[in-house]
Amino acid sequence: MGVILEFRKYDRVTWVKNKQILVLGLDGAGKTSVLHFLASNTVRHSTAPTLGFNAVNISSEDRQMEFLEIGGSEPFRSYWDMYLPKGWLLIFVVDSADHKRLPEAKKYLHQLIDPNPDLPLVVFANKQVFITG
Ligand SMILES: Nc1nc2c(ncn2[C@@H]2O[C@H](COP(=O)(O)OP(=O)(O)OP(=O)(O)O)[C@@H](O)[C@H]2O)c(=O)[nH]1
Ligand SMILES: [Mg+2]
Repeated sequence: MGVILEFRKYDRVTWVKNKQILVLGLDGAGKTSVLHFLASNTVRHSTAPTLGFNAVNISSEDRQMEFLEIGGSEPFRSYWDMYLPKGWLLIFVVDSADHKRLPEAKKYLHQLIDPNPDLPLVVFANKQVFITG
């Protein structure tokens, strides 16, 4: 798993009914794994790439949160922009162990947030803890 690097505009974050939390990031960053952990509190040691969309609902006592992951490989990145207006929060997951691809991740992150400066953002630096077994 990882750590939260940036939590932008947290003072303005309010839960918005019928809007999703978008979970984006390059392929292999760990989006599905993070969602699986949030939903089940268990670690899954291998996951298949998300070929499209992966919707996950998590209920707490008084509310339901809907997360939407969009696959991070090239063909699916064109959908990221389209789905931004449907989200009230963006969680951008980065594979912090993959130093070579950090500039690519940064480029895509900026493409998403520069035109949407009011969108609350969490950057999640994943793969800080090595999963064994
Ligand atoms: N060591 C380690 N491996 C991880 C961690 N999180 C995910 N992985 C592994 O990284 C690989 C990719 O994880 P996914 O969760 O499928 O990545 P994704 O961002 O959903 O990828 P796409 O669906 O292709 O966009 C899998 O083999 C995971 O088991 C982590 O924190 N540490
Ligand atoms: Mg995935």
